[in-house]
Amino acid sequence: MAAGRFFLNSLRARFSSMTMNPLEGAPSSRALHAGRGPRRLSIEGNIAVGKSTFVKLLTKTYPEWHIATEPVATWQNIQAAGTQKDGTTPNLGNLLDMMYREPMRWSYTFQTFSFMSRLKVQLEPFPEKLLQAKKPIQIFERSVYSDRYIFAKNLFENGSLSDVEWHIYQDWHSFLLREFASRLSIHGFIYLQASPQVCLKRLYQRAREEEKGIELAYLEQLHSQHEDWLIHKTTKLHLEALLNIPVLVLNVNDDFSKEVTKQEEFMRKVKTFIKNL
Ligand code: UDP
Ligand code: DCM
Ligand code: MG
Repeated sequence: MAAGRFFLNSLRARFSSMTMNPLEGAPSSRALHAGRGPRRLSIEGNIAVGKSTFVKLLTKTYPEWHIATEPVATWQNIQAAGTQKDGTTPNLGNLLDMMYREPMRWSYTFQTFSFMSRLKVQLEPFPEKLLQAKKPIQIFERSVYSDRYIFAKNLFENGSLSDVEWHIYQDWHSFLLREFASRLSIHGFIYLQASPQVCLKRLYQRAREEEKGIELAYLEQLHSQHEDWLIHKTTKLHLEALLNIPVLVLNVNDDFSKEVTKQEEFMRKVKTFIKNL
């Protein structure tokens, strides 16, 4: 596969942003935090750091919360619109696999599709259990913000998205976020932080076929993107208000999947974090 080209090649020094004014037409901080509806949080972190494992734990601990996992299965199985005469829906391919095999051909398509699938999830009407809840909480595995400030940005910086693709991506991303500002509001980020080495070990352990060619260098790039955005706050954002969204950082270098004491500590921290939002 063209993994080498994807992860290491073309590390062009293109870290500066496009000429587009990054704050142009951006919604205000008030719009971003609008409404008295559910508190909405996103779980962020590198590939295989343990987000889905963490989300399962949240579901078990707080069954009254509404939790949306990342729609990876949709990306692995692109379905044609409509059905055939025989009632089947043709499978057009595995876009996750296509992106990792041919990053320069498919990264833009993948980022468009992953954004759209996430947007649809975030725009769904609130489920009944949230409407009934006294303190409704909604948790998403990743967000439209990590799509852009982690993945798309990184793909541009490592040469998998062209200048034109990155420009167009930012243009429609800013536009759609502005149009749907109040319905996409996020009130807090939970950043699961671990070294790229730990993530690589977990990635091998999970053994997702499409990710077999991922190298440590790629996880290091994504780690730096997370740190710049959520810790150092040096990532140039299209929306200044995003900087003010609280971030809970949880160090998950130690295996928490079977450590009940650790799990309880994390659940307590999440609860306290949300209480103060
Ligand atoms: N995992 C683990 N210990 C942990 C967290 C996760 O061994 O403390 C394993 C988990 O069982 C899975 C892999 O790491 O095999 C990746 O976890 P997950 O799918 O939750 O990661 P995500 O990509 O969603 O962040
Ligand atoms: N992914 C991506 N771009 C995004 C979101 C996800 O390339 N905007 C990829 C990274 C992983 C897979 O999708 O290979 C799902 O991520 P995870 O395993 O971290 O849940
Ligand atoms: Mg996951």
